[in-house]
Amino acid sequence: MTIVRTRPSLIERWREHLPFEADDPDVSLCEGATPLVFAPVISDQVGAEVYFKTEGANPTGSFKDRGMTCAVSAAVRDGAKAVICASTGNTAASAAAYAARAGITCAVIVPEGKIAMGKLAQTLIHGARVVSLKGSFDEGLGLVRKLVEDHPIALVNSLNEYRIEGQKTAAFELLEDLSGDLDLLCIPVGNAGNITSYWRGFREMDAAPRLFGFQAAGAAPLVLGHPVEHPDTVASAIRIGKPVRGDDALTAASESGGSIRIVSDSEILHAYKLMATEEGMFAEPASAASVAGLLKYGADGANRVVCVLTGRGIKDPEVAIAQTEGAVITCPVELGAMETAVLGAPTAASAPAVR
Ligand code: AN7
Repeated sequence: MTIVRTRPSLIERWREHLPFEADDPDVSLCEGATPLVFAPVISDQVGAEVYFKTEGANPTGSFKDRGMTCAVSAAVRDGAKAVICASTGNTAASAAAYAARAGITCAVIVPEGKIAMGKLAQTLIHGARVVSLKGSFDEGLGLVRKLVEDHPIALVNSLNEYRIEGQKTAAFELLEDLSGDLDLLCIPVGNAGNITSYWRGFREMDAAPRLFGFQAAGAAPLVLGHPVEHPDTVASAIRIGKPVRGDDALTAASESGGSIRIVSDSEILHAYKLMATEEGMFAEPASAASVAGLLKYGADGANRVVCVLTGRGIKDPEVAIAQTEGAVITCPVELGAMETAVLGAPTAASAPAVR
């Protein structure tokens, strides 16, 4: 049987820069190579050329797949029969999918009632063992780290070096797509693995755009300089109070001449809606933190900016529905009523021209 492949797996594409040999397992769902999409409206608002790196275009809808293809492939290579992670949702969904693909077991620890519905649905349908912890993500990760000391289960949180290795490939793609011409990267920061990955990727290619990382106001340990015991934000993906890659993230920000700063929930939601209504781009709230930060602090003289949209909007339908409450127009089966529903109030001579 000749298997048709429309494009290489992430590991195949970047093998010379990744810790994998040609005959190592390659657990892939065709991740990476995500579109870079120009953002005309936001470009206008900030006076720079702004692009979205649409990481929601990955197989499970988030950037985590880049790291997970590597972490799960390495786990399989090294004989692991199971993987585990603590997660605010996306890592869980990705681990569950790649474990299913590899035919190994997956367990995820999620903070009870705190993960978005789409992510929970994904994780469950892939057959992972879902443990709902009566505590925070940070507490979950602390316990998981102890658990794996006594059991042969591979930890696939971003403490795992393969996660960072895989995720650095997004930086390679940006440099390739923009012919190396990039001044500034805006990125949300939670457990701080991704900003660490981008910086590693840029450095390996001798590039050094400035990195602006953004944390939600209620979950900003790296800005405050101390852990946050009860992190809280509408952006559930980055509701993290003790980032394990915190030191690496601070190094990335300072070495690049950038910074890690705060955006409020209302700034996140403003950017979230602006992207959806003006740019046609539906990203999840955590992803909107990158755009919120750019809008708030400006491009700071940069000509070309990339905002990393880390996850798809449909991951978190509840926030989208809550933000548009009352917008659905109900209508009886009757032409006049439909006309009113479609065109607006009958008196409006200036009703929108629907043809
Ligand atoms: C959409 O899934 O930590 O700074 O457990 O899902 O590398 O942690 C998710 C993080 C940004 C922050 N955007 O990235 C998890 C988890 C989205 C995310 C982040 C996450 P890191």
